[in-house]
Amino acid sequence: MTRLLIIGPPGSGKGTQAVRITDRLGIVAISTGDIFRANVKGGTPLGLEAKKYMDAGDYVPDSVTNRMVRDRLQQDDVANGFLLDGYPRTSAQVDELDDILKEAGVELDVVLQLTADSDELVARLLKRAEIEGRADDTEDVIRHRLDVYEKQTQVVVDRYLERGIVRHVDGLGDIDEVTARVLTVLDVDPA
Ligand code: B4P
Repeated sequence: MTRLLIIGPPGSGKGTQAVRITDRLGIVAISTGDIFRANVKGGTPLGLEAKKYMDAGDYVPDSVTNRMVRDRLQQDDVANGFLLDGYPRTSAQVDELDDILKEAGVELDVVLQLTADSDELVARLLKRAEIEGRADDTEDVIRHRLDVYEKQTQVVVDRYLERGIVRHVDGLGDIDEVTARVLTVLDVDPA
């Protein structure tokens, strides 16, 4: 089990679980959100481009995101496997990832789908806002991000469901509990 995706609405625990899963499996976690935020912080041209979309809770254009992921997946550290967190988020990104993997002669093993209800998602992100102060964690922007997810990313889940590689995990409950569920669906010994 070395090539995975984790998909879920904002606040479902993708980033949180990605770190735990990749530590356990010895593969790299690649979070498009983290890469964008690092670029925003560093004031790079990519960061300046991404910031206006991120602050509004919109997706960064596919052309920009796809190029970034293509570059990242060509680095040496992905040879042992990877978990993509927050990518693909649109149908065009699914097409791009299919092309990248086909060119590399590899396939995805599993798509983890994390779910939680919207009230819980909003509550978690408002709590994160108090701690981290992210520009896209205000209540209006959070609701907009949830809406964008429904409209653009549900189709991504549907496309992988057709391929029979989706494993669903309930993201409600405490963080350790969710990790245990994830490891169970991946058939990985939690010890
Ligand atoms: P992301 O960084 O992916 O942000 P996110 O959807 O909020 O998820 P994140 O991983 O950070 O949060 P998590 O659910 O783990 O994207 C941010 C923005 O970047 C997007 O809006 C978009 O603009 C841009 N972007 C990224 N990828 C893109 C792409 N492919 N295409 C276009 N644009 C893209 O956790 C949330 C909070 O919940 C945390 O505070 C955590 O501590 C807490 N939490 C987690 N699990 C919990 C649990 N079980 N119980 C209680 N709290 C929990």
